[in-house]
Amino acid sequence: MRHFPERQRGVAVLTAMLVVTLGTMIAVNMMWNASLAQRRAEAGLAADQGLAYLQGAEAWAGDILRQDKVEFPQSDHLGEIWAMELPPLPVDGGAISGRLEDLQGRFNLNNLVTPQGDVDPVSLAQFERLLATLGLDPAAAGAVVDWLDADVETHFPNGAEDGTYAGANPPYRTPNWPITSTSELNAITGIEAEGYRTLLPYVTALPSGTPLNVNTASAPVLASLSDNIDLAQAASLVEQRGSAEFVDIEATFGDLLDSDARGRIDGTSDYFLLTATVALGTHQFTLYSVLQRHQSGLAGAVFRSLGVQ
Ligand SMILES: [Ca+2]
Ligand SMILES: [Ca+2]
Repeated sequence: MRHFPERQRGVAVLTAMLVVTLGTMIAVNMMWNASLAQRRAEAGLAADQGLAYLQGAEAWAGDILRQDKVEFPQSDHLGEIWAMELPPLPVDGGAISGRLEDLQGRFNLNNLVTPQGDVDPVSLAQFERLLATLGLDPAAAGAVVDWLDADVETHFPNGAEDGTYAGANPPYRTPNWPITSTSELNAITGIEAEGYRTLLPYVTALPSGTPLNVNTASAPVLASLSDNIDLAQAASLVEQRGSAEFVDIEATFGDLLDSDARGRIDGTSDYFLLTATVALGTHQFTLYSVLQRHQSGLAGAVFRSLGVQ
């Protein structure tokens, strides 16, 4: 039997420990990578599955809107089936929920300019009233008009064209074009983050020229129609309407509005916002879809976003 000197035995033990440590590190690393790959695969699968469910929800919402157009075309109000929130429905691996809102019950920011790109004074006055009613500075309306109108002349007295934004960090320019998302308000001078959040439920970005549906409009939006309607009166109109329609829009609003404003209200809608959420395990996806309903009743998405409105 051979006897190793004390020093050689020490080196052998150290080498063995090093080999074991290296082996453990490699094994842990492999497990970590395998676990990451599995999570990635799961997330990818959930995203595919979630998107498929959300597309299904969109098609379903379109069908509800089509049925409403066939059966109840004369008006659109909050007592109709499309306005009912869908409670979470179980699906394979999770649940899906959704709701439709009438976007024509909100103030359409693109109405601030005509399709030719000129300022629309009636809508401008309405937007100023809406801002004031919500406790915001009506002066911000001028900057929103400049953001949208075709020219690069600053709207008097509270406008903001390229010159204002050129000094920002990073600098940017006005689009001088209708907006596609209300989130653009964040880029406009005079609209602070808190004001944006206050304004968001009452405004929308639809093609210019859409009438306001008084059957679904909230009290602040109804109050914005005229100096003759204060917030308390608008709230009483909303209460009177309840979850049904105004039986006679002309009789209700005829004396309150001047002829310009009367031509801009209606009792039906073509544009709706679908908010659909699907939860699959630990994954959740929300789809915001602006649906346009055509005269035939068929509805299709004109704007979609995932995660943010
Ligand atoms: Ca209807
Ligand atoms: Ca402009």
